[in-house]
This record gives sequence, structure tokens and C-alpha cells, in this order.
Amino acid sequence: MRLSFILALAVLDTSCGGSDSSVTGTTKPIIPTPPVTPVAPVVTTSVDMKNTAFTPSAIQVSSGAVVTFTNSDGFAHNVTFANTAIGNTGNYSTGAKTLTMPAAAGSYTFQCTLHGGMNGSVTVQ
Ligand SMILES: [Cu+2]
Repeated sequence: MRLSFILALAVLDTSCGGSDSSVTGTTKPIIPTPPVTPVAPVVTTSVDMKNTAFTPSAIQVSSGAVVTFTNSDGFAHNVTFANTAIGNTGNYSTGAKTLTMPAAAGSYTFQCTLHGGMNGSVTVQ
């Protein structure tokens, strides 16, 4: 009785060793990811909309600043902030519109809802 119990343990032990070696064989190599270099925001209150892009796309302003967005493309764009308290300009094809930034420090993202990938951010300090 005792001998058969020991033999059963030996069989279990052998199977465990087999599965361990297969796990080691399938270990995936760790691929390092390159560091993302953040784009330093430009200190300005003027953003140009040209070639379906905001230039500069990242700006830094003081608390409560009024930012001017000038459409230089001659076709419709808009400036729509994710933060609905800042609001949006609506569509316009020429000229400039302004939006007032919040008093609270933080990063506020905006986009043109007409053109995917046309986006930017305002950092309020
Ligand atoms: Cu646009």
C-alpha cells in the first residue's frame, strides 16, 4: 500500500517536470519600446489652421487666456474642445475666432470635427 503511493507521487512528479520545460520553451522575448518624446508646447495665444492642421498644435497659455484661431485654408474648419465648458467655434472658412481658456491649470485638447487627425492641445499654466 505505501509503496504504490510513493510510485504514484513519482509519476506525478515526472509529468510536472515535463510541463515546466515546455513553458520555458514558449517564453516570449521582451521587446523594448522606444521612449516617446513629448512635444513641448509653444507659448502663444495664436493658432493657425493651414493645410488641415493646427499650427502650432500644442500651445501654452496663462490662466483664462483668449486664444485666437485663424483659418488660412479657405475652406471650413472648426475648433471643438473636449471640455464642453470651453466650447467650440462652429464651422468657418476664413478669418479668426477666439475661445477663452479656463482659469484652472491643465491640458485641454481640441479638434476639428470635420477632419480626422486635425487636433491640438492647450496647456493652461
Ligand atoms: Cu478641419
